[in-house]
Amino acid sequence: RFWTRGCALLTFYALFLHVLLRCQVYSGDGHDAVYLEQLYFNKLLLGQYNSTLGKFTGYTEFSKPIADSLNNSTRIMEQERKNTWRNCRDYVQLKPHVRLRSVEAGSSRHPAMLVCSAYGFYPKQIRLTWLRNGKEVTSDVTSTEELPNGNWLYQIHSQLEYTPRPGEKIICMVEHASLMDPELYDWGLLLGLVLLVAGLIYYRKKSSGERQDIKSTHHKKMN
Ligand SMILES: *[C@@H]1O[C@H](CO)[C@@H](O)[C@H](O)[C@H]1NC(C)=O
Ligand SMILES: *[C@@H]1O[C@H](CO)[C@@H](O)[C@H](O)[C@H]1NC(C)=O
Ligand SMILES: CC(=O)N[C@H]1CO[C@H](CO)[C@@H](O)[C@@H]1O
Repeated sequence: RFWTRGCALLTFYALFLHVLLRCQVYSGDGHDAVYLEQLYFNKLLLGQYNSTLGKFTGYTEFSKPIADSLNNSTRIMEQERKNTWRNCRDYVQLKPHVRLRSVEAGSSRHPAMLVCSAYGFYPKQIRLTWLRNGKEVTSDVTSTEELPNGNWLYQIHSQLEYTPRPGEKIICMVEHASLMDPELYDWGLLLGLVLLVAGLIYYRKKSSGERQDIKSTHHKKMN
């Protein structure tokens, strides 16, 4: 039922004690990777560190107090989090969350600027490409480096300064190891939607604003 892509990373023996370090991965993207450090005496599991639980568990009278004192050490817990990442990261491929938005242009050369941002992906290598009517745009594009999010995941931002022309279609294309095919984020479609929504909001505001005015004048008269 489970598919264990991870394997025994390292085993070593000392007399009958046997330590097994492994990363278990059940899903394709590895988001559920579990890192285990297990201590066996012969075939008996004495205790283990489980990264999902985030602590050691002892299974015998002898190992329970050891597990408790290991759990009490913030330095050891920090080390285990590092070990988890070091030993499991090769199995993890996390998809970027992509956001495409319009912001005020920085320069006066072009009135419009689009920002394409990808968040929370792993591994680091990623490619964002701008396409205007199907052709790659290379001028007026600036990108940040892949920035670590703090918790090992990465984010990147690419901006395109441009002059909108009617009927043109601008796409931010994202290529990443976690994606089977490049993903396309279409601004043309969004632009239409934004204009439609903006129009509706304007219309609503206008009509409710008029009503508001009537109410407030009415109020003033009462006072
Ligand atoms: C690790 O901990 C999780 C959460 O409690 C649990 O579901 C999983 O079975 C544990 N794995 C092992 C091998 O004990
Ligand atoms: C772990 O810390 C708790 C309090 O935070 C303490 O009661 C307990 O005795 C400690 N255990 C060990 C084994 O040091
Ligand atoms: C600091 C810490 O999380 N300590 C925990 C170690 O594990 C025992 C039981 O396994 C917990 O009761 C402690 O809180």
